[in-house]
Amino acid sequence: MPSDAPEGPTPVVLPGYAHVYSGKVRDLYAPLHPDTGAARDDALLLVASDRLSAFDFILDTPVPDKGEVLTRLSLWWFEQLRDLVPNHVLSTEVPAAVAGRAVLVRRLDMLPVECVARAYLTGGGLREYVASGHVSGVLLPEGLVDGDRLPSPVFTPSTKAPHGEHDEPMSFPQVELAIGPELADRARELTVAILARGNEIAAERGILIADTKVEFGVDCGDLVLADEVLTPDSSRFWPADSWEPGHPQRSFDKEFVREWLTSPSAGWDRSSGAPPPPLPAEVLERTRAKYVEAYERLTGTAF
Ligand code: Q0Z
Repeated sequence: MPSDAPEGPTPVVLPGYAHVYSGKVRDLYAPLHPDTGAARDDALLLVASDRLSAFDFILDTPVPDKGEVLTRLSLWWFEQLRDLVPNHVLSTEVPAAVAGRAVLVRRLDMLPVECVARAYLTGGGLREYVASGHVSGVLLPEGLVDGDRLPSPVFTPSTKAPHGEHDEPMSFPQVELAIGPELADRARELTVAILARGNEIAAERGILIADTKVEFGVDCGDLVLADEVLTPDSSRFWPADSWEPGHPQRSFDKEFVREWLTSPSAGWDRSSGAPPPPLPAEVLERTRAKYVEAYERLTGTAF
């Protein structure tokens, strides 16, 4: 784990915690031992920010409440998945400065594999299928198109790419070599079961989960679900009522952001390398509303 972020906004200073790492939209801290002031090695504070990424850029304008919506959604999913897999949550008692958007978790030895499962065909899975007829070693029926539902969810693991690079697909034998055949089998079984359970629940609430990325830690030889789970940041959510295979689906959460950024009003050329302009208040508010809508539809409770 790199010791610090190479760029981006300075994360909040939290007395009693040492900042250890910042990803695109989240920050990790180590709680300090109250007596010695040394960093604890058994726990981490995982803080979700309101930052939003689009087209591989972190946008300048935060989306109010996004960090809290996603944190509470992950916590809710951990409960829905409790009978399938143990999770890393220790406590939701966190400093007031990050209340609602941080979780104290068990520090685990993380698998060096991004565990991805796909229930619908799109993105990198679609490109591999078009080129080969397979996805991650699994032969698929002929004639599938962008957005089609797969006969059953497929495990499509990838490497954990260094900061700023894209994850590369890993074959199942590569995963077996990296973590051993038993953990590889278990990671595949759990990743697919998590997406299947997620879709059982989400389908009743008008949301399709096209694919998802989960992270596991190892504890006494068994896998523990870590990080975030089944959020719009780790998964592709599609509105079920407009699902129509044959073309790219609208994103549940980023539809308005992408639409505006690629419209003439933004005055932005995606391929120029220039950072995207700040989002107008209306686009921000509509995007916030989509995150809240996903939370409320899935959990059946008001945010
Ligand atoms: C998660 C990440 C970031 C948030 C490391 N329970 C755990 N034990 C050990 N390591 C992790 C976890 Cl969740 C861990 N990440 C990804 C990066 C903010 C999450 F900056 N990295």
